[in-house]
Amino acid sequence: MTTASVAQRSSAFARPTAKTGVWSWMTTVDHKRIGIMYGVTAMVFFVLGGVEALLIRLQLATPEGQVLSADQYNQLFTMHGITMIFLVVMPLGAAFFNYMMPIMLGARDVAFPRLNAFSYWAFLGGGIFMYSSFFINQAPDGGWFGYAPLSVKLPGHGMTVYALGLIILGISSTVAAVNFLTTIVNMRAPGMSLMRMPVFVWMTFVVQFLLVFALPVLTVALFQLLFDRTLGTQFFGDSTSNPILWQHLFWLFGHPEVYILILPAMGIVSEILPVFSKKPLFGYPVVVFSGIAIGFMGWGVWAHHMFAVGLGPVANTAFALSTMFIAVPTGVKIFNWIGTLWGGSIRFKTPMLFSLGFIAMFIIGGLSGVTHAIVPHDYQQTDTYYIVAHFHYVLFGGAIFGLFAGIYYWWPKITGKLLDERVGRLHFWLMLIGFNLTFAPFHILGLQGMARRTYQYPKNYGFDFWNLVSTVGAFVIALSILTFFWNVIKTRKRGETAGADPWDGRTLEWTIPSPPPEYNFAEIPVVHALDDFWHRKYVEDKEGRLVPVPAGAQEAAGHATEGYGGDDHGIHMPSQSYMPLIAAIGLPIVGWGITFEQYWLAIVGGVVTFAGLYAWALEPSTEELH
Ligand code: HEM
Ligand SMILES: [Cu+2]
Repeated sequence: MTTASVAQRSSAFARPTAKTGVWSWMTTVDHKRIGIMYGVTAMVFFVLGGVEALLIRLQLATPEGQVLSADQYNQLFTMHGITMIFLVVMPLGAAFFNYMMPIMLGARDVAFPRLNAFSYWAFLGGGIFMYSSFFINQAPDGGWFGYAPLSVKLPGHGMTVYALGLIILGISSTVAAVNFLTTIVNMRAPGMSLMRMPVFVWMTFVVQFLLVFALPVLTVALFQLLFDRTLGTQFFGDSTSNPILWQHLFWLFGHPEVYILILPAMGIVSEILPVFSKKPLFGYPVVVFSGIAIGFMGWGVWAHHMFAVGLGPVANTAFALSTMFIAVPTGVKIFNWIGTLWGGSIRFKTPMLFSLGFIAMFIIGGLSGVTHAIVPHDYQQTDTYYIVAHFHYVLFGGAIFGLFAGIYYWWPKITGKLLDERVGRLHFWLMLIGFNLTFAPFHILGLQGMARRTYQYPKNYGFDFWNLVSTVGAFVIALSILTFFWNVIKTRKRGETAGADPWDGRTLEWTIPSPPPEYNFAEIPVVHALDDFWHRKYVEDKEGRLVPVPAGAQEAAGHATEGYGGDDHGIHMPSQSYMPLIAAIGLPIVGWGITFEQYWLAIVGGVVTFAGLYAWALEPSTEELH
């Protein structure tokens, strides 16, 4: 090709170069910026899902509540569940996969930077698409697990939006998973063997496998649901179709999904406990292998969500046993965490408090989970508030506490400022107290027989007191979240500067400046051990006590603790692009077109997406050189 034709083609598809301002964010392919966008967006959805929860709790504060109609209630609990799972916990995990995982591996970016941007924009598009249904007062209203045939028969657009929205979000997560798997397999720094990877990266790895295999199952079921609703097919909706087919498909996705939600938090906590106990993680290989074991065993337990549908004693017994078995690798992790704390010199900083809160609350949720594994017990509990108690202990007490631990831990790396410890402690205690006030009473209400997904309960059933307590608790949680936002605002300008390594960390992200430069590492590090950074800082004396390596010796050995990001040596980073954004914009447009049966609109959306993908393939690999 002649020089002239290169120049011509690159001017047709010039790559954007803005380094600041809105366009620099819209066109970014930097994994750190994408991580921040995931985090901020997930927080916005957390507030929305929280407001929905507060409305639900206001309605249930007293018997025969009048705040919401039955229809509004159905929409709110469905959107609350969908929001918290798909728009809060999964993307908060993705925020850390994006921001931290490449740095912890010693890489400069993920394997496919533009695909990474596309994942984010598709996630945002899917979320906006779902929420747009509130404007026509027809949000999804068939529960987050959308049981068919109900979800086929429900009138209005709600469950069509559900199917399409989850398909869009599934595209986002699937391409992200492929991207992260490739990154972990191919982009580790020299010496970073698999068994030297930080546990958080390992758990990320397991989660991406789960996503790649679990999401297609859901996607198939969602397409069938969509076809039943829009084209009149009969996969689920008719008297001849199998009434529990949907449940099998959904939970074959849904149980791996709960590990997709919890494993990132387990990884985060496994990073934090060693740092704040000044000890290596107890039994690193066991924590890794139990995570992998969970990844495999998670496929063999789905029918514990279906004990009451009448699968018969053989199936029920088999799934009861497999469910009790999967508690073993989970229990193993808990022993490893406690072993890490044992004899450590513990610093109760905010990330540590949230990690300890995670362990305690997750144990409660795990134990009530094992009680559902006992089939006769589950007959009693299913569809009651006891189940709602259980999954909030694992999803909120577990995942959300673990993710907040990560936020407090990595905040100084991401922003360069420490969050305030006093406000952080206040946030933690308010959240812990509010959480238990809200959800512990659900165990009692459930065992008393209060049904979930019901917008009112009658007087004189003995449900009044604990419901009121729970509603008060929900507002205490809301207050705790406000405390967090206050902490963010307060420390934005006046916060203490963090420096590269504020917590005396063990992993590679603490070797580079806070916030990291665009290229992360001026020189790609060479890794010699698990917890490599720690070994550069400390050696053991004859009695096994830790002694810091003298600063001079570090320099001499080429193991500087800071200053990796000094000079960029002309490092070449991937160029920005408009195309991921354009390709993603088409997706919700297709969704609206199908929902309202305006097929021309769906075609417009499809054309936009394909144009974006086409131009993506053709655009020059770097920005024009002037
Ligand atoms: C402010 C905190 C929260 C409160 C007060 C709250 C309250 C509730 C209540 C009362 C229900 C039951 C509604 C019903 O069955 O009629 C519910 C359902 C649910 N919640 Fe939460 N929740 C909170 C946070 C969370 C979080 C953090 C998650 C997940 C990470 C979550 C996930 C779910 C799910 C999946 C459902 C089931 C929805 C369905 O049945 O389709 N919630 N929540
Ligand atoms: Cu399950």
